[in-house]
Amino acid sequence: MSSSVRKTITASTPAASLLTLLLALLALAHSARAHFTLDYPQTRGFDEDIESDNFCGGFHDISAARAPWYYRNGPVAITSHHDSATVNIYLSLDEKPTGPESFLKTSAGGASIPPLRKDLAISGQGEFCFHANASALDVPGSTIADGTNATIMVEFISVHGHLYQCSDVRFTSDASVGANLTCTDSLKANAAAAAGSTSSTPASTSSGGPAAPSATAPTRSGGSENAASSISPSLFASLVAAAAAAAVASALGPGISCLL
Ligand SMILES: *[C@@H]1O[C@H](CO)[C@@H](O)[C@H](O)[C@H]1NC(C)=O
Ligand SMILES: *[C@@H]1O[C@H](CO)[C@@H](O)[C@H](O)[C@H]1NC(C)=O
Ligand SMILES: *[C@@H]1O[C@H](CO)[C@@H](O)[C@H](O)[C@H]1NC(C)=O
Ligand SMILES: [Cu+2]
Repeated sequence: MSSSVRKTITASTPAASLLTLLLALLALAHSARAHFTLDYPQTRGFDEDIESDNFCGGFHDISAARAPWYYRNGPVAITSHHDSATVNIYLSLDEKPTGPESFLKTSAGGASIPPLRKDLAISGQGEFCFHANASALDVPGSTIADGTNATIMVEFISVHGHLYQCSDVRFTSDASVGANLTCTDSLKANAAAAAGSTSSTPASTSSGGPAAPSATAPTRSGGSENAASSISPSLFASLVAAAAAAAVASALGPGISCLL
C-alpha cells in the first residue's frame, strides 16, 4: 500500500519540483543554524552562504569605520551554532588586507604574524569570548601600538568546514573599551546563551549577572587548547585546505553542504 501511495505521489509530482522543495527546506534549515557569528569586535559583514570564503567570509573590503579594540588583552566574542568547533584568531597589520595571506605575513616586510589565539577547542552552542593580546606578538618591522590599524580574522572549523569572519579595528590602550563584556575564555558555551539559542521555552526574564552553570554540560575540567590535535600545525596549510573545502562546498551548493 505504501508503495502505491509513493507511486501516485511521484507520478503526479515532477521530480524536479520535489528536488526544489527539498533544496528549499535544506536552505531553510541552513539559515536557522547560521554556523557562527562574530559578535565583538563588530564584524565586517555576515552572510552564512559565503562564510567559507577564506578571506573574511566573503567581505573583502575594509569597514568604513574601524572599531576601537583594546590591543593589550581585548575580548573577541563569537556565537557558535555547532556543538563543537575549533577556533583560531588571526591578525593582519596591513592597512588593507588583500587575502588570507595578509593574516600570515605582513605585506611590507614579509614578516610572519603569529595567530593571536590558536586551537581553541570549544564545545556547546552559544556564546564564547576569548581575550587576545596583540602587544605580545613579535612582528618585526610592524608597529603595534595605540592607534595602529589592524584586522582581526576569526577562523571557525566545524562539521561545515572552515568559516571566517573579520573585524577592522584601531588599537587602543584604553582597557575600558570592551571591558563591559563578560569574557570568560571558557571552552564551554555560556549556559544562558546556549539555552537561549536551543530551547523552545521562553527566554528567562532575568538579565545580567553571571550565567548559572549548565546542568547538562559535561563537567570535564582542564579543557586544553592543545586538544585539537587534528588541526594542521601549519597556518598556511590550514588556509589552503580551507580554500579546497570551500570549493567543494560551493560545487555541492549550500543546501547540500549543510548535510555534511
Ligand atoms: C600583553 O602582552 C604584553 C607584552 O608581552 C604584556 O606586557 C602584558 O602584560 C600582556 N597583557 C596581559 C593582560 O596579559
Ligand atoms: C587607519 O584607518 C583609518 C580609517 O580607515 C584611516 O582614516 C587612517 O588613515 C588609517 N591610519 C593609517 C596610519 O593608515
Ligand atoms: C558596552 O559599552 C559600549 C559603549 O559604551 C556599549 O555600546 C555596549 O552596548 C555595551 N555592551 C554591553 C554588553 O553592555
Ligand atoms: Cu555550519
